[in-house]
Formats: sequence, structure tokens, C-alpha cells
Amino acid sequence: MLVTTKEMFEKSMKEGFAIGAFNVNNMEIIQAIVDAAAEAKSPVILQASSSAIKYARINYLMKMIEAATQEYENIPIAIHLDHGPDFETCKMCIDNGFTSVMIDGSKYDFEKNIELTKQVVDYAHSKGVVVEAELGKLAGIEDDVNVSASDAMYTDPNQAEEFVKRTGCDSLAIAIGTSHGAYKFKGEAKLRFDILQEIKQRIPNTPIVLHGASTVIPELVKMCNEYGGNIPGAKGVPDEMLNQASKSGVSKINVDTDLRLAMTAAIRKAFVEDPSVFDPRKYLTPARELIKETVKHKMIDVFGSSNKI
Ligand code: TD3
Ligand code: ZN
Repeated sequence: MLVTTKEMFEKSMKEGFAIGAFNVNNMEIIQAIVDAAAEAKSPVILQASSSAIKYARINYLMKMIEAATQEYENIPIAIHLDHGPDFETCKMCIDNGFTSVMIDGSKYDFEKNIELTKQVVDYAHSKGVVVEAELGKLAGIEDDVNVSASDAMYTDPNQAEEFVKRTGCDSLAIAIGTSHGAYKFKGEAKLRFDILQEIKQRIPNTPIVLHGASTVIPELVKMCNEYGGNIPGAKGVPDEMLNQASKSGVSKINVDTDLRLAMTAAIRKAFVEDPSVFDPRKYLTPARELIKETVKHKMIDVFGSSNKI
């Protein structure tokens, strides 16, 4: 069933678990994620960035997601715009049936971020749609999001309280050391749980969102590399830290890189094991299966969202 994130976030805050938000851009990925959610009996957020919308085309995306929500009537499924760059993109998604949008004003200064976020909140709320905003900057390069490591800035808990009050946003993405992509840490992985704690104290009723939260699952990187890939030095957020975040007030955890790795690893393996293969279903079927298992693992073993529908 198609829902906003309101109820699932309320439940997540009350019961101390997180909901996975998985990036989608084609049919196999959508099916894998909702199949996993159904098997884990987990609420789920399907999210698309503006570049994913350009790639898949919005009508195709919406129709496929509609099919998914009809197939799984008892699974709460939200459809969310990831990193909305401006008001117009948010409006376009709201007008096309998204139940949640993110306006990413983190590239602007505090006042401009508030102004832009407020504009999106006013329109979204008039249509029954919820809004995620971002305060603080993540390091890393992923699609349209490009912030150099030196610009990486942790979220200021003082500002968070004022920001939420003045914008009326429904959830807040924060920067506590994560970053987008497959290369998150040079040495040890480190997240500022102390900042998360402080933010939770200031805005205890606002669901917190963690971007750049892929584990960069070592087995998947290894599998890519074993079957002809070349992804050296990739490193993500360990499962234990994500599990801790899920129990410490993070309500939404974004995952894209791990899905990309799963899909690529499975396809590479299929090609190497049978070089004569040229039926796309022969390599997309194992790809869909590996994405599903990856998503299920996160829901059941890491985020704690299974049996929370
Ligand atoms: O917003 N996203 C998805 C990808 C960003 C732009 O397309 C995330 O926060 C997920 O990050 P990752 O790279 O750790 O999966
Ligand atoms: Zn992100």
C-alpha cells in the first residue's frame, strides 16, 4: 500500500528501529526491494534522485511503483524524491504522486536553506506530502551531489532545533561523518554518535535521516573484483554502526551503493561463468535475487524493521 512516511517514522521512533530507503532506477531493483520488504514484513521507502528520474522517466517509475504497491497491499511503501535540488523538481514529484520529497538546501547558507525548505514544505503539506530537509554537509561524490571532503561539515545541534522550528520540515538529514559512494573512510570508520545524541535531545520528535549509509558490503566488493571488476580500497559504514544508529534515534537509512554493488557483482559473475550468455534475463535474474537478499539482510539483521508493518 502506498503511504507517506508519517506513521512508519512514528513507529520507528517509538520502537527504536530504522526504515531502509533504497534508491530505484529500474524494474529489477524495484521488484527486488519490495519482494524483500514483503518477505521481511518490513515497511520500506523507495526513493529516486532527479538523475534516476531522468534515466527511468517519471511515468515509468510511477507505474512500476504503483504495480508494486498493488502487489503488496499489506506492506507500507513510501515513494520519495532523494536530494531534490530545487522547488520545481519537488513540485513536479508531488504533482506526479510522490508521497515524500527531500529538498536538499544543504549547499546554501542557513537562511537560504530555511527559505527554500519552507517554500517546499508549504506546497507539500497543502498536498498531504511530507518533506525531508538537510542541515550540514556530507563529503563525497555521487551523481549530482558533489561536496569536497574539506567542505564536509557536521550538523550543528543548535541550528537543528531552529531549522526544524522555522521550516516545519517532517524529517531531518544530518551529517555525522557518513558520505555518499563506495569510498567513505580512508582509515577507521568513524561516526559522531555524540552529535546524533545532542541532536536527538534538541529535536526528539523529528525523525532523523542518515545519508551515505551503505555498508559497501565487503563480500560484494570482493565478488565484483573476483569477476573482473576493479574497485580497490572501497569502504563503508559497518553494520554494527548502522545497527547502533537504528537504535539511537535514526529513523531512515539511505542505501544506494550496496544495491549497485550487488547488481554489478551478480551480472559480472554470470558473464564470467558463462561467456556465451546473451539473454538479459539470464543475468538480471541473479542480479535481482542478490539485491533482494542484500535488502532483506539490512531489514532483518541491521535496521530492525522486519515484522514492523
Ligand atoms: O541519497 N543517497 C543515494 C545516492 C545519492 C545521490 O544519487 C544516499 O544517501 C545513499 O548513499 P550510499 O552511497 O552510501 O548508498
Ligand atoms: Zn544522500
